[in-house]
Amino acid sequence: MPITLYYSPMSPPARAVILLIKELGLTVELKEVDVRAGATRTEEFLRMNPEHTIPTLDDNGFYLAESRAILTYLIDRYYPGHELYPNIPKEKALINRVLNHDLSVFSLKTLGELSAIYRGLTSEVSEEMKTSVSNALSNLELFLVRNDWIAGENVTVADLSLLPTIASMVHAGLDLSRHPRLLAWYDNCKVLKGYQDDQEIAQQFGTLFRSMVTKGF
Ligand SMILES: N[C@@H](CCC(=O)N[C@@H](CS)C(=O)NCC(=O)O)C(=O)O
Repeated sequence: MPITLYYSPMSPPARAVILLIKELGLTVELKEVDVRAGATRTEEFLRMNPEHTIPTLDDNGFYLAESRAILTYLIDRYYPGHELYPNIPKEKALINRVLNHDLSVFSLKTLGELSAIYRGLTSEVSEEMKTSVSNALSNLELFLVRNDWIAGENVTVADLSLLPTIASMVHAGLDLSRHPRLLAWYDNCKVLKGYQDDQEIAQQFGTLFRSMVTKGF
């Protein structure tokens, strides 16, 4: 039985898992879920993931939600010790640190802050939102002071986790030039196998975002 990933094309956490699938060349069946139409609230979906979020992985009856948990599970289960998530405690710890920062700080201060726009609650990127995003980027940039990749000298799942959020904001009009280390990192991400496909999705996200705002970034 194949592994199945329930996803939605523009969702940044789902795109992070898709970047990994492409990087590893893993065979995974992708099942698109229409979140807006309530497809994550059906009885069948809730049995897999009571938190009704995508991405959700179904590995032959083992159900797993939370993109960062899925990223590390897929490596540990199918490519243990892979350089994207090496089996070296200190390297793993530094990657987990960034994944935790992404979940608990970065994604909240960026897409979380901007969610009022794509939920249709406001049509302006407010000064508060801009400050929140800018602080989040400055904070994240500190991880790049000593190395070119976010958790060390090599690309890891932490970079894959962050890229879709940043690419989406860039295509929505965010100027990364005030964050030169992040700008260089963003450029480095071109080496990823799924980079170009993700850029196309980020562009669609950007077009949609711009159509929803009267005052953008
Ligand atoms: N922390 C979660 C976030 C997942 C999430 O919020 N996904 C959104 C789409 S981007 C979703 O499924 N929303 C539908 C819902 O909550 O019902 C992850 O990284 O997987």
